[in-house]
Amino acid sequence: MHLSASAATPTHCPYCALQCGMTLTPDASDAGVSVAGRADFPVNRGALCGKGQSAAAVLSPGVRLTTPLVRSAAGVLEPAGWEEALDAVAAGLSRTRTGHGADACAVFGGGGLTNEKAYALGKFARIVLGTSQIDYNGRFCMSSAAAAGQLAFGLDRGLPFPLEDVPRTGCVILVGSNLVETMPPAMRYLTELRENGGTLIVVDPRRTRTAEQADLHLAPRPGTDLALALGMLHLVVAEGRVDESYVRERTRGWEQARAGVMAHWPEYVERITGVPLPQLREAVRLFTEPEHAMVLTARGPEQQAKGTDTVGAWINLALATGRPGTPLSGYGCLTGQGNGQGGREHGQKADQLPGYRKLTDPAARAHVAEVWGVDPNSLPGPGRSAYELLDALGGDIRSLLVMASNPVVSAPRAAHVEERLRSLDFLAVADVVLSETAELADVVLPVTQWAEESGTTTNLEGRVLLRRRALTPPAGVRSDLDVLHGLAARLTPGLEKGFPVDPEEVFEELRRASSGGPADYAGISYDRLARGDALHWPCPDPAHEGTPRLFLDGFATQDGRARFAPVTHRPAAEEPDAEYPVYLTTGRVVAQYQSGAQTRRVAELNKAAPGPFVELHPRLAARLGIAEGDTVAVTSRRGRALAPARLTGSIRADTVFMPFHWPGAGRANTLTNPALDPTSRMPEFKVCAVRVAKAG
Ligand SMILES: Nc1nc2c(c(=O)[nH]1)N[C@H]1C(S)=C(S)[C@@H](COP(=O)(O)OP(=O)(O)OC[C@H]3O[C@@H](n4cnc5c(=O)[nH]c(N)nc54)[C@H](O)[C@@H]3O)O[C@H]1N2
Ligand SMILES: Nc1nc2c(c(=O)[nH]1)N[C@H]1C(S)=C(S)[C@@H](COP(=O)(O)OP(=O)(O)OC[C@H]3O[C@@H](n4cnc5c(=O)[nH]c(N)nc54)[C@H](O)[C@@H]3O)O[C@H]1N2
Ligand code: SF4
Ligand SMILES: [Mo]
Repeated sequence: MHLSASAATPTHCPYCALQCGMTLTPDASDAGVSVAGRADFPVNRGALCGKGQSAAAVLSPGVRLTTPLVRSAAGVLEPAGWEEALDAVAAGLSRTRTGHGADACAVFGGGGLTNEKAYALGKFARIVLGTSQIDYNGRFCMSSAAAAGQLAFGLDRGLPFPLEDVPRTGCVILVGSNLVETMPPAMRYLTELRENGGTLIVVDPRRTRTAEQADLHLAPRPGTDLALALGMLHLVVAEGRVDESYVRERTRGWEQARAGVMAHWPEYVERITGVPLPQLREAVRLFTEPEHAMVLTARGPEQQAKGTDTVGAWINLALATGRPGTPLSGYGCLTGQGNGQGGREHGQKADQLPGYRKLTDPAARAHVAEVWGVDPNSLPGPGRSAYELLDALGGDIRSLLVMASNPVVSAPRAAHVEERLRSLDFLAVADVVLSETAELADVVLPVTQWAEESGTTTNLEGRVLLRRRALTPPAGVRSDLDVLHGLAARLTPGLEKGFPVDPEEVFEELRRASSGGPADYAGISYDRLARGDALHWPCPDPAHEGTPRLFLDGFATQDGRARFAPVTHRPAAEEPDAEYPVYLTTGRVVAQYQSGAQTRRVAELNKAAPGPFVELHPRLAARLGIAEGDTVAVTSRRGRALAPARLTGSIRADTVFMPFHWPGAGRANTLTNPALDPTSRMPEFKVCAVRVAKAG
């Protein structure tokens, strides 16, 4: 049991991007606190999902790491002291740097890190290691939507409006999001929308519990959203539903986009997507008739090798009908991880500096270098994207520091990634538990958790939030900030002064580094957040109220106009054929989070979702002689996975679905295709070709 710092502490959930408000109250449990939803926080108004409700369980000493581990001469991870462990990490990184150059050291971060940690990690890579090789798991998450948003609007903030606007719009098209399982408290906004007379359209190859609540469910083949959006836009044009004055005054590029659209005849689109033409027409009617309407995307359309173009096509539909930058309307992406938004703004991305600045922009380099007290010319250039970085391990990258990700389970073509990790000269992992990736490490650094440290996160609405320390961490763990401080001191004595261990001190520097950038946090402070101010970035000065709604006065492009994307349909990187005749798509279940490193350690969540499975339609199952519960072998060009069959009429008969939360034989990512989107470098998690058979 830990000592509590204060009585009841208001804070936020450690898991997803909704960042539900919760209160932690000290108690006599192993975890040391109990969790309750906070009714005063507007996003969740007291509601929590099962993961949030049980989040304290991972604080228990029984399931977490409480001492550093160092691999012995005999090859086993053994308990060690912090000095020994940090010395070993510094020695491993130094050896690589001396022998192979700075770029042979790499860093892999995570969207679960607070803003302060993400900022410090990017700074550590660039000025302590001097490496360009840093990227993070957010590349696997919403990077296609981020890229499309940048291209269309000149700025990427997941939702450009608060969730409270959703119930007041007229129609929502929810593309490839299963909110009932992935952000349960957010479903309330869609329920209220329907109670107010608005309509919900869900686009998903599966009739999910979210799709069941829709007025209209479109079930396209995986990987065909681009054609679907173009087909809808074709009908918008054909039926004279384009908002001509909006297109004229607020956009550019319509003529070229329109030309692409005209080639996508509804009958052709029906053939590609499998969505019947009457449903396509109905969707267009529901979306265009109300005064206000929104398109929201999540991982379904984004995690494709053409994710950027696909999101661009959905944005085109919104633009042609005059939605973005008008009240109660527009396009938004439902960002996923706890700090998925802030984690992509402050410099752990391969091409980026804090404040959502570009690493290639000389003015941005000069500004940030000044804050860091270094020569701008000493800052490395952009590095590789996440999968490309993992693929290069053991080649020209010899050492890796992982902070807050578990790629052995979550990366595409995971068996290959695992083999690459094993081929490194040196691997260090900072984590709260012994994840499957940590199991491969030479040194494991056990770090403090959300309830034991302060820090800020930025939720899916761009709302910056303060997580507060509620517990004293167990002896034997240190914070990620402390880790970076200790490593800086060892690698370049003196530089550790630039890596304070107090999160508020880091935030004060982040404010200055972000000042003047697209994601401007200069006006945000711990004091303002503690007072409960709702501060959405940009917030450029302490008197500024924040910006809950973007683009109402113009887009963030140079001329203030949005850009249509000139896109046409193309097939998935791998389509079914005679050898691999079935589509595989992947995703989530409500009771497990991501690689499962945390939630697989919580008894009640494991009871609800004990292991992997393969969801398939009874018709496909009958054809293959598979019965409910049979072990099935799913084989792709990357490998083979085994899991029990779950028969359901809710999935297309040409598609199987696997959740990706488990390691071992049932690991979905053994199968997935690392084909990358040319712009966002997002892998194609949502579609590949497989063979399915009853396991012998
Ligand atoms: N319980 C739980 N909640 C989570 C997480 C978790 O791991 N577990 N993770 C968090 C994170 S980081 C994220 S990114 C979000 C993700 O949240 P979501 O995007 O809602 O999650 P997914 O289940 O990956 O994908 C959503 C849906 O896309 C559908 N889909 C598959 N292929 C296609 C396609 O080609 N087109 C379309 N339109 N749809 C397709 C799937 O059937 C699935 O129902 O959830 C967050 N919340
Ligand atoms: N097939 C398939 N694969 C997918 C996806 C999919 O839909 N299908 N979705 C992708 C998406 S959207 C995402 S976001 C990724 C996520 O995949 P991962 O990056 O593997 O995500 P997590 O499982 O959340 O891993 C986070 C790790 O960091 C640890 N951790 C948590 N908080 C902290 C902290 O503050 N500090 C440190 N040092 N460690 C911490 C956790 O214990 C855990 O081990 O998976 C991707 N992979
Ligand atoms: S919906 Fe997300 S933020 Fe809310 S309790 Fe569940 S995991 Fe936590
Ligand atoms: Mo994600």
